[in-house]
Order: sequence, then C-alpha cells, then structure tokens
Amino acid sequence: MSSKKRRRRARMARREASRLAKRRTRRAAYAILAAGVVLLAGWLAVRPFVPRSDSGDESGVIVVEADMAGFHPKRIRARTGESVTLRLRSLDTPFHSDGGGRHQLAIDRLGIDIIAPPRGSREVTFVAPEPGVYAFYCSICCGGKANPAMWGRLVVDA
Ligand SMILES: [Cu+2]
Repeated sequence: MSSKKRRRRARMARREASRLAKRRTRRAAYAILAAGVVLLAGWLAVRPFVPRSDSGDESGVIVVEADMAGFHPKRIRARTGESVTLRLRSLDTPFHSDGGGRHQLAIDRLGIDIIAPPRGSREVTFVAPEPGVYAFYCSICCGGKANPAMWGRLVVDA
C-alpha cells in the first residue's frame, strides 16, 4: 500500500470517528432534552394534586384543610388575647356533587363563618377569646353538622 493511500485511509477514519462522536453528542443532547420535557410534563400533571404545605410558614396563621374526610387538623390551639389568622383551604375540586368542593368553617360562639371555594382558601383574623373549647363545623357537605367528621375544635389556653 502506498503511503498516499495510507494517509487517505487515516484521514477517512478520523472523519468517521468525528462523525460518530458528533452523532453521540447529538443523541445525548436529545435524550437530556426529552427527559427534561417528560419531567416537566409530569410535574405539571401532578402539581395540582400536591397539597401545598405552607402551614407554619407564617407565624400567627393557622391553616386548616378540609375535604370530604373532614378537617385536617381537627384540633387547633391559640392563646387568649393573641391575634389569630385562621385560613380554611378546601382540597376538593368543583366536581364534587355534594357541596361543589366548597367547605365551611363556622364557630358560632365567635361569630366566625368562612367558606372556602373549591381548591381555594378563605381566612379570618380575630383575637383569641377567653380560655375554652370552641367547636367548629362545616354544614355544606356530607350531611353537614350531622356528620361527626365535619367537626373540629379550637382550644384556647390562657
Ligand atoms: Cu365540608
């Protein structure tokens, strides 16, 4: 084989190798891009069902979540004289036939009555009253006040 031929072959081999390397890089880039798109789509699909846990983020804010299974938590605490923001969040969607995904939090003794829209929240701010146990309920869904699941307690300590 002439040296000319050998050089030519070497050049072709180098070209082929560089072409293969480029193809591999391109494939890797596409794979990363596709994985990113899949992850993003997955996150967007799942996000509405992930309960946001912002309870405890703000001081003085008590977050109570409600769904057809009742209030979470069912028992909340406050101290007499402290300013309390009570935020009720409905975890249900508007597709619930019973109550349309709305939930209520009413404390008759304190004149509190808020209704959270489906997958939304409403809040009320008040000064915690004298020590005692104050019952709250939702009378919108699942038999309302007659349903023991839709009851909770605000415990006020001195
Ligand atoms: Cu309810």
